[in-house]
Amino acid sequence: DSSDIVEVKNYTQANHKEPNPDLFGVAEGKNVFMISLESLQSFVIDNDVYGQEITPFLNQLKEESYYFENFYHQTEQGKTSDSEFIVANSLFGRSSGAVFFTHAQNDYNALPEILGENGYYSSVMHANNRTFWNRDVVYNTLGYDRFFDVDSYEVTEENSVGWGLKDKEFFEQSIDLLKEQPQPFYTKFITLTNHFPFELGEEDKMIEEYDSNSGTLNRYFPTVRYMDYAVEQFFEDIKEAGLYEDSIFILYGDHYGISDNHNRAMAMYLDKEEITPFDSVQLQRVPLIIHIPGHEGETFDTVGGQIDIKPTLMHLLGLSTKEDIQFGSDLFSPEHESYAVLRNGNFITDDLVYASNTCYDKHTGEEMEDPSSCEEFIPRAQSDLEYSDKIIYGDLLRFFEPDNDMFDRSEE
Ligand code: GP9
Ligand code: MN
Repeated sequence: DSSDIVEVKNYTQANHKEPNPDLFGVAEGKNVFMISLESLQSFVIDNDVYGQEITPFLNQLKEESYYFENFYHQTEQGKTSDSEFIVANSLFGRSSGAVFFTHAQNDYNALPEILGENGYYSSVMHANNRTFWNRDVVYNTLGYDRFFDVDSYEVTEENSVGWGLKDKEFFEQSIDLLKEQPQPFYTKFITLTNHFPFELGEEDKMIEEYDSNSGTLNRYFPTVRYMDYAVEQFFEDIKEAGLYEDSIFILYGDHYGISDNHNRAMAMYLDKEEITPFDSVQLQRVPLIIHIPGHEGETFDTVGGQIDIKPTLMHLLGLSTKEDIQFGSDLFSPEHESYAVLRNGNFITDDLVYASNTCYDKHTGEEMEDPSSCEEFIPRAQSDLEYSDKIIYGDLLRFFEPDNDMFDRSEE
């Protein structure tokens, strides 16, 4: 009932982190490009296959951006849709199934809605059918003004591969749609080409495949390279359209692309004897790049997860998060704690990785001799997940009346 929401609010607010005064509001009123990079994992960043760079553009972009190298996806079976849910709400998805299907019509206090109340036009661009992942229903719930789905794009056999429209064409056509939008806008772009089973035409292969017993891992590298190229072209086009200077760009990997089924090939690629549960958790890192034109690059080693994107972005836009119910916190906050919980209860701190009920020393990858180091975090990780579940299963945010107009300058 409604008393539960008070309990959850007390729980999350005890964890509220004050914004970084140097960055609070720096992107106020700017357009927001939220770019969801399909299946992009961090292990390809600054890495190569037989001497061929896999993500040359992202490698360079991150040098001119705030880059988080210990950032984890927190998705489960809901894959892309889970990442969308987590980013929009700073709530966890479900431990199984997809919250986009099971709780599509709950009350939420999602980013698109909050930004809408603060003068933004919000949209999603994604060249797939609007009903996929129940997006048409959920986007409405989350407060998006518009969903440019496959019907907004010209899709032919020539410009498609695998799941549909190729990323390069997708971004090219998105520019025209973007120009029609009122500003400031908050627009999410969901790429598609780097999706399992990682199909790509010969003409789009810019680097060679890897050679291992996993065709999946082998093909992954050229499709990642292609996606990197598509994003590079997109940045060029954004500049040409005059939309670069007054915008902020958030790019993140939505979830893993290479599952544990390919551990043997992965071990070979990473030059390891085997992939341990510790390595598996570390492989759940996905890139997070926050690019603000005019800001110098800086790499952060603080541990965080997708759940932290909402508070981080809100503070950059000058919006207070004090009154919201969020399970993440601002990654730039001087008080930010290095900590990420994965949906299965595994967690990561600066020094520890908890995986398969085992406490690992993060610096060596070895089991801790004294496993009690993990003990203080185990119940906390569980509570984070349980309180978030409580909100979703009980639709508790219907009892929550945030005044998003007050979100303005209270923390400046
Ligand atoms: C489909 C795309 C991929 O629209 O978002 O979905 P995924 O399988 O990665 O969840
Ligand atoms: Mn995906």
